Amino acid sequence: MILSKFVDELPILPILKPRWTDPFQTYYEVKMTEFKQSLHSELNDTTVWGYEGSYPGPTIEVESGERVFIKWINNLPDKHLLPIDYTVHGAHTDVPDTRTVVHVHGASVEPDSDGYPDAWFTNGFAKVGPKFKKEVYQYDNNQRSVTQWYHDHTIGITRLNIYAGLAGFYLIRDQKERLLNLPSGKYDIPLMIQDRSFHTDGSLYYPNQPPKPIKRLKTSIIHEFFGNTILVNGKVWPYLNVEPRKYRFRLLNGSNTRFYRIKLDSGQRIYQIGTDSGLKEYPVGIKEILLAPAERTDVIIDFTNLEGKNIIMTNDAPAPFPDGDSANVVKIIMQFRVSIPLSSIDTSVIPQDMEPIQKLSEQTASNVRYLTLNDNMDQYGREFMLLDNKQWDAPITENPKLGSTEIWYLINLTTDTHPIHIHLIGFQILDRRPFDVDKYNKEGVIHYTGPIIPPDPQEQGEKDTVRADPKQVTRIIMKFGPYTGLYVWHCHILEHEDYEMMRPYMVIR
Ligand SMILES: [Cu+2]
Repeated sequence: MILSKFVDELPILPILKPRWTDPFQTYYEVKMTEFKQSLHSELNDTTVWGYEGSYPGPTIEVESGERVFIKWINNLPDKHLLPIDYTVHGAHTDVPDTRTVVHVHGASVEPDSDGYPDAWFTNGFAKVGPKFKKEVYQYDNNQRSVTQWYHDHTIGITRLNIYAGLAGFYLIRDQKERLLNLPSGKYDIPLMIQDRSFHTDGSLYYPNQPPKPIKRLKTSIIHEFFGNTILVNGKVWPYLNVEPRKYRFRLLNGSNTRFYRIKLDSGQRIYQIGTDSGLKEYPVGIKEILLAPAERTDVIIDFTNLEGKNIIMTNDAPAPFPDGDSANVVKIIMQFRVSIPLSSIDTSVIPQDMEPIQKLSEQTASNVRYLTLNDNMDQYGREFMLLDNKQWDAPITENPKLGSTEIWYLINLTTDTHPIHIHLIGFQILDRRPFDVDKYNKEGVIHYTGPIIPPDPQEQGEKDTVRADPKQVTRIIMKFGPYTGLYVWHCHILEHEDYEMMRPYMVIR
């Protein structure tokens, strides 16, 4: 079944209203439910999971420093929407199928509110995971303005819960950003980009076996997922009517495995103003943007003087990335139609400078960690990936001290790029450098084979997710705090994260 492109308008995601608010705190309730939603006008309505009856979930908008409480409520049916592999850690038959826990990606948050994978809960909190601590999460939002997103993080089934629809935006705003006079209000639009496949009846398709099926298992986890359509804000290949003026778009790759290399078919520049963790020092004009799963990039697109033009946002990222098959590439993302007359003079700007970012100096680091990304094989002959050659339930090895600065060497021995995400903190990318994988495998030493590669212009600034490219050492630097306790770091390819490419870590005193 081939769906037509650009027949449905881009949904503008609703902003969630708090239950109550006073000068000291704000309280939200967010219910997860199953419902039907139209994802394309040529497709029957699709059964999805969402927050507050919406896929993607409503956008949560808070002010920097605002103390926010959120009760995440699981009102989902007991039967899962998608096929579960019971051999995957944490997803055995001794736990309920439908389990949820919510993580705000990018949040500086106390550990008990971070959405630890084992802190899951079922409908009505009837059953909870071994690390469950409380029903109402607390977010202090002591961060600058930033585009974050909330999504499910349940042990062993994150890939299925997010694929079913459990994701939404969480934006922090601040006065500094307002004073920059960026495009705002209806000209500031978050775009969640995800790939999906469908059965002919409109239901979501997610494979229950890899291309080479595991005969001993009814359902097996797959190594990667690539959908054959691309959705933005929950619509397949939508269009957006725009005015001939500047717009701000907050791009998020909310896909399971797929990377996007985004361009505009008009050939025009995109002005990148922000990374994962907030605004950059100054904007950069770029022709293409690479977005790994979970990465965000904040951009301004200028449609001034383009009245009557249709502009397509395209993708040419190999899948898997970077050495994948061109057959898996889905080339179209969405369309902009410069079809609305200018409603008022565009006084917004692309600023010269935005926010100074203090570069973390290597000299301030008190610890260096060498962490490998490894290939492995399980008892069913399935390939799976590890961090530092350790499984999820091996004892904690990363235990940075509160307030300390560390450098992590991500030594990628595999052939894929893995987007590595560390909870709690933002980091800076120092550099990447190619090395001899065979020599490392034999002797355990890093022998560099090429020059140091500085981070891309679009990666300069603060990040919480970084591409660890194959056969390269990617170095990142970060300061741990302001909380102590148990967090996780992991690959954000959801099929990898669910199958052992995730590790606990502990910030200690
Ligand atoms: Cu991975």
